[in-house]
Parts: sequence; structure tokens; C-alpha cells
Amino acid sequence: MQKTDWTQLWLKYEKKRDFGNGAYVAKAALKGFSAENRVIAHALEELNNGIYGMLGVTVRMVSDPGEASLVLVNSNDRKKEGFSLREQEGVLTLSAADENGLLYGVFHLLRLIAMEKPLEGIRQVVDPDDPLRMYDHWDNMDGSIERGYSGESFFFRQDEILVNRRTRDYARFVASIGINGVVINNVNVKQAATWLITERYFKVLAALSEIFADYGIRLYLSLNYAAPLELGGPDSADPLNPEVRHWWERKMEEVFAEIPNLGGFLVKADSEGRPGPFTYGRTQAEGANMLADAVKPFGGIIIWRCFVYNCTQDWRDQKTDRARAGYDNFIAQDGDYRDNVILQIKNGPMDFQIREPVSPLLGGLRRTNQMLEVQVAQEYTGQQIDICYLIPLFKEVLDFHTCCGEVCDTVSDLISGRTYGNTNTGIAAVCNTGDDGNWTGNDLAAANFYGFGRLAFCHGLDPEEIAEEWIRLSLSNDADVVEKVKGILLGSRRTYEKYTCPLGIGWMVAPNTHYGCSVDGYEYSRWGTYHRADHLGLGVDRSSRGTGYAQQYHEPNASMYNEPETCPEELLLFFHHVPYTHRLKSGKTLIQHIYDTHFEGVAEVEEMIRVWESLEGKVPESAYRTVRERFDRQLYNAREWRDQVNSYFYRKSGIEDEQGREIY
Ligand code: GCW
Repeated sequence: MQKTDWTQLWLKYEKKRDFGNGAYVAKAALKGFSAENRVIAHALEELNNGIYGMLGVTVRMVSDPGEASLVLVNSNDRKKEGFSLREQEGVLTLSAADENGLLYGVFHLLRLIAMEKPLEGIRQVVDPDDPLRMYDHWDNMDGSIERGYSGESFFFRQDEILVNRRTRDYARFVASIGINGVVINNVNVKQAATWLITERYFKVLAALSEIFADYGIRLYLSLNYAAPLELGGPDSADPLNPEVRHWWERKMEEVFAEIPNLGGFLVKADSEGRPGPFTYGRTQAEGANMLADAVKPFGGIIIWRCFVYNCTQDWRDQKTDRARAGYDNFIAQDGDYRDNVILQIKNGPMDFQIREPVSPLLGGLRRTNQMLEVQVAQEYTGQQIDICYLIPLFKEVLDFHTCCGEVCDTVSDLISGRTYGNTNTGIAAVCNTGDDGNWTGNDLAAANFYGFGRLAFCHGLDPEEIAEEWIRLSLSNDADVVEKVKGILLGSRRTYEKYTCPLGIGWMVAPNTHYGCSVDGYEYSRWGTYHRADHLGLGVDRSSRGTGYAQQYHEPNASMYNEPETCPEELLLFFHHVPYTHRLKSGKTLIQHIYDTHFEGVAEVEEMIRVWESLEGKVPESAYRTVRERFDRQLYNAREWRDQVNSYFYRKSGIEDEQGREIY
């Protein structure tokens, strides 16, 4: 894979059919905005390059808006960072609340032109749903990426920070989909990364943050909770120790003075071996608040992760339930967190499986800022070898009614601030990029990179619409390509689910790498991730008769999940231990469902490959080849999953496949 020559993804600006669009963009004027503003200046640069590349027109700036065909207006009718686009009598007006709004509006306009949509008569109003729309990178300073499937880091190499053309391209890409915050380093902060908040890295971090600032993006860093001990401060990280508090106050003064464009910090504490306040007998709130107080004078925020659970569990213990941990560790201090703390909650209670219920902490917390965390990197969903378009999954999470007792009770409402009127809320995704020439390993995985930002900005967008945009911008406007690739993307999650873990059970993956099937890989481990299969049935009893996890939801969700009859079937095995002979709504037994879906999953992969092959010559050659090659690996993987899962449950249950297919 080429590392020095990379694609422009959805910002290719290749020649497009005009449809009269060129006339609108030939003469532009600013009204109430200054071209001196760095974000405006970069928006105009993008506009110029884009229009010239796509339509061959040079945008001329005129000072009198009365003479312009494109007027870029600063208007206060829009929500922060929002914009509107309107065409009337030959004049296109882009109104924006602020410079970020204008930048997003310009990218939106370029997107419409790239998709060959006529601008005549257009009327669109777009206000962002989430105040904070972030990408979190799990990049290590040695250049490796935790759960990275697209090469090495383009932020770090051998403990140095890279600032180059690629940094700028990255900033352009994510700004074009509305991202306004980026965490560049892994939440597991070790070795050199602890030193990011010292003068060793200030200069270059400031330079990097300047590039981000050109595109309205704030830089965030992951923080090592034990930094005082490691950086020669007090011999403690106790959040109530005055010396420790003082050390952090001084440290933050220094850091914000050196990196003025810093937004704040992301913290993984007391999780998977990372240090945290529990070491000192303190609560998560005490830990988070200490840091929040230290960054407050500089307008900083602390994003505190809720991924806290016992990772040294005994598999024999059937009472401890990892799914319960997030709620159990955080609910008691609801309301105790400072205003500039945001709790960042993974979408499910376990860990980014292909199917999980929505975390009961979302909506469980009523007096604490909440932020949703999803994973665009495909750790458990095919590692950018297998295709898995994740936007429908994210959309399901956003649309979930938490039943928290407020009128606006969906996850979307909570994280956009609609429920409680708070502004320190939002969404973050673990990013799937690396230094591969195509940025995401599999070219089709860029649909997730793109789609997350679009959905974060507009929760109301349909995942199908987002897929179509991405295809048109990245592959082709050809109707056949659009329809076929859309079909591949939209069916890909269902297909992946079919050949991997049935009905919400999750896991059954190869330990450590998390790619490929190993049904018992985690069954006798310390990680709290069990399927509990025996010769009679399968699944984890999380009802009131089992671990009680279902009771962490508000009613009526708690009762719904509690009974196998009312539990949504796709989550049946997450909540219940069910006999293989149990009849599903389809009329099939559980075991037959397992066999059938696994055979279907592989057949669907074969069909996707046939469809992709019919597009040879119609999509860019390098994308065609890369994706085709990955499909071979996906098919191999799907067969392994099918045969191992089917054989495993056949051997456990002794029940024959009704169709007599080959099971080993
Ligand atoms: O799922 C686990 C991953 C870890 C990751 C952790 C987390 C960054 O396997 O690699 O660590 O989640 O979210 O903190």
C-alpha cells in the first residue's frame, strides 16, 4: 500500500457535469465575515480548489455582495455551527452562524456539486445535533495503533509527532463531515505518551493544533491519570491530596499556555490495568472533578470514560456480570460531576460487539453530561477485512428510547443536549484510519469514516442516504455503481452478524486479536465475556432470575428485556439462557436458526463478491483491486465462522440440521 501518495477520499474534486451550477459560484462575496479569519480563509481556499477542479471555474471574490452570485453571510438565525443554503433569482446564499458553520456550508455546497445535484431552487437548513463531534485515535507514540487496521499512525512515529501534508488532509477530511474535536493519542497512555503534557512535545503539539484550528477543530489529548508520579511530581495521584491537586493546577496552566488551541482531555481510569482514583479509595467523580477544576480556568473539558469493569474475573463465578459494571460504577455519583466533565459511554454495556443492547447508563444518568462512544475501527466487526457498514448500528443506538421519563428520551436527545438543555454533550468514535494510501485499509471502510461524521452532525439522516453520498463522492455517480455498492454496504452488517455471533451473544472471537472465530476463546478467561453454552442451551441469564442486569433499565424496557417472550429476538441470548429447542418467532428452533443464518451468511458474502466483480472498470481500479482481495479473506473468514460455530453447537446439542447440510 502506498504510504507517501494517498487518496483524497471523498474530496477528490474531479471533473463533474455542471447542470448550471458553475454560474452560481463564479462570483462570491463575504457579508459579515472576514477573509482574514483562519477558518474562513481555509473555507475559501477549499471552495476555490473544489470549484476549479470540478467545474473548471475560477471563483472570483467581489467586495459588493450585490454583485455576487454566491453570498456567504454571517447570520444569527442559525444554531452554533449551523448553516443554510438557499437559491433565489440566480443568487445562492450560504448563511452561517459562525466560521465553522461557513466551513461546513462550503463543504456541503462542494458535496452537492460533486454529486451533480442542481443547485437551482435549493433550500436547506442544517444545524448540528451534537455540540461535540469527535474522533478518538488509539494511536501510540511508537507509531503502532491499538486496534488499527490501516497501517501505522500518521500522527506519531518513534516517539515523535508528525506534522505534515497528511495532517492537513486529515483535518480537511474530518472538517468536511463536521468533526470539531480530535484526540490524537491512545486512551491507554503509556511510556512517551505520558510526556505529551511536558515541554518535550509542546512546540510540535502547538503546531499540530494550529493546523486543526485552520479547520475549526480542537485538539484533545488522552491523559495518564498517574502522570504526577511518572513526571516527577508528588508520589501520589490521590484526587483529594492537596499536593496532587496543586500539581495538576500548575501543570494545566503550563499546558494551556503552550497549546492554546487545546480543548481538554480524555481519560481512561481504573480500567484494564490503567491507574485511577479507585487506587486511593476515591470515586470516579472525585478523580474527574480534580482534573476538571484544574482545566476550568482555561475553558477545558474532561471527558471521562465509563469503561470500568473487573477484568480479572473468575469464569466460574456466575453472579458477577461485566455488563452491569458501567452502571454500577457510575450511577451512584450522578449529579456529583462538574459541568465541564462529560462521561463518555460506549454504546453497549460490553464492548463494541456486532449486536448489544444500548448501555443503561445512557438515560440512567439524569444529572450528568453524557457523551456516546462508538467504534468506527472494526475491532469486533471484521477489522476492515470484512465489510461491515456500521452507520445503521449507530443510528439504532441514537433512536433508542431510554424511557428516562423526559419528553425527549432517546439517546439522540440526550447527547445532543435536547433532554436537559446542557451543551457539554456529544458523540465520539474510535477512528479507523492509518497511513495506508487509502486511509482505511479497505476502501469500503471509508464509508464508516465518512458516515460517522455525517450522522453525528445530523442524527436525522438515513444511513442509506449517507451511503449514497459516500459512494457518489468516492467511487462514482454512475447509477449502477450507486445501487450495487449501496446494496453491499446496507446488507453488510446483517451478513456479518449472520456468520458470526447469533442473537446478541457476542464474543466467540480469537482472544487478543479479536479477528476470526474461537467459540470458547474467552469462555474460561478472566474477561467476563461468556456464552455459557452447554448441551441443552446457550446464552447468559441477565434477567431478575440471573444477574439482574435487565433491571438497570427504566421501565418498560426493564420488563421487556426481562422475559424471553418480550425480549427483542436479536438480543435474546444476551439476556437469556435459552434451550436449543426453543421456537423463535420464525417458527424455527434456536439451533436451526444458528445453522441457517451461518449458511446464509456465507452465501451472502459470495453474492456480494459477484456484485462487486460486476463493477470492475466502473470504480477506480485501485479500490476495485483492494476490495476484491479483501473479499477473498472475508469469504475465508466467513466459512471458518460458519463451520466452527455450526460444528460446535452440533456437537454440544447433538441435534441434526433439518436440511442435512455438511456440519463437522
Ligand atoms: O475493547 C477494548 C479493546 C482495547 C481498548 C479498550 C478500551 C484502548 O480491546 O484495545 O483499549 O477496549 O476501550 O479502552
